[in-house]
Amino acid sequence: MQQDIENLKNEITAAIAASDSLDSLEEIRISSLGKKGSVSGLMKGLGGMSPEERKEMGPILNALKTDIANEIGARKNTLEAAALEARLLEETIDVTLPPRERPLGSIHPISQVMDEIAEIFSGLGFAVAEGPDLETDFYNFTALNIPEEHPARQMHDTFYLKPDENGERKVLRTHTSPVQIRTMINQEPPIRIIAPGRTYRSDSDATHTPMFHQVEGLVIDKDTHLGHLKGTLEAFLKAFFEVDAVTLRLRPSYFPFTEPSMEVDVQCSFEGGTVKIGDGNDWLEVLGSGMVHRKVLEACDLDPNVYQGFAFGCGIDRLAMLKYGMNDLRAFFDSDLRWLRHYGFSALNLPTLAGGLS
Ligand code: 2U9
Repeated sequence: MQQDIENLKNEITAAIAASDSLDSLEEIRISSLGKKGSVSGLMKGLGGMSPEERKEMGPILNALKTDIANEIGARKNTLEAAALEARLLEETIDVTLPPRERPLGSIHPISQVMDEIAEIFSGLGFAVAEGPDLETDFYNFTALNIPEEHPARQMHDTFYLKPDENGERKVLRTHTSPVQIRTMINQEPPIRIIAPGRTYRSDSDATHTPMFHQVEGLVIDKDTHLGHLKGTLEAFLKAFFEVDAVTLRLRPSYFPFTEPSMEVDVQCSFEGGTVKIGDGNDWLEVLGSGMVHRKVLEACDLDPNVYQGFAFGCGIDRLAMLKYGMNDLRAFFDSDLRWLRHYGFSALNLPTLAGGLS
């Protein structure tokens, strides 16, 4: 009997040592210590023994049961530690890997172009000025030498709000020029600002949207002249279109707020359906500009015999289309994510003069 027990113990111990998984170990536990297991079967036999036999065999069988249980426990610890080790190895994190790209969204081409313009002009010593979208008649028209009944008011296709309790009718600004008027009234010259922002006109077709974006610039100082205007615009257009040189053509024009007034064309070529800015046989109108009208200076309490200045304005949406080759203005405002993914810019790449604009 004792030999049988010894053999059984050796057999079970060998099986425990050979088991290579928690599942096979559990099978050994069930087949030995489980209800119908071999060790449990022997324990049950104690009931049919004489008191003397039971006295002798009881401790032996109890010791067998305890030893087997301990061995299974020890083996279980070993297998669990090995499983953990294997899992840790498998899940090792390589901290030198680049971060996973997160879907940050993208920068709309209009925002990109606004950032590029701000970057270029800040390099030329200009500050960015802002003002309200809802304006009074004075800031949007009168101070800009556009009195009531002036035909330019009709040309602007203005959105008017209902008159307030004082009878004042606010307008959605038709250009960003009121920002410059506010600056001239509130700030002593010298002034060097650009005013980018939203503007509104009741106009909607393939090339016009009721809300569009403009950037205007203003310089006021003593002895400011047309040469400064041309040099500034040349520097701006060269940097914006990222070319080594641009040739400008200034054509006489008319704006109520500037005298003289000029439209600015840049030399370009149209080849293979794309426009190349810089040289070529064609001209492309990109800006309007002029010397600030003395009546505008007077409306802001500046003496035109002491101060002069130049101003310019252009449509940002059109500049974006020209630079990035988009041909439908309406797509700018469709909120189509596929379009934005294609034409949008990385939020992590801010335009800088040193690092490249686009
Ligand atoms: C002040 C004085 C003068 C701003 C100017 C233009 C010429 C101009 C248009 C270009 C395309 C608007 O988006 S567009 O339709 N603008 O041609 N803007 S001079 O002149 C000012 C502004 C403010 C106090």
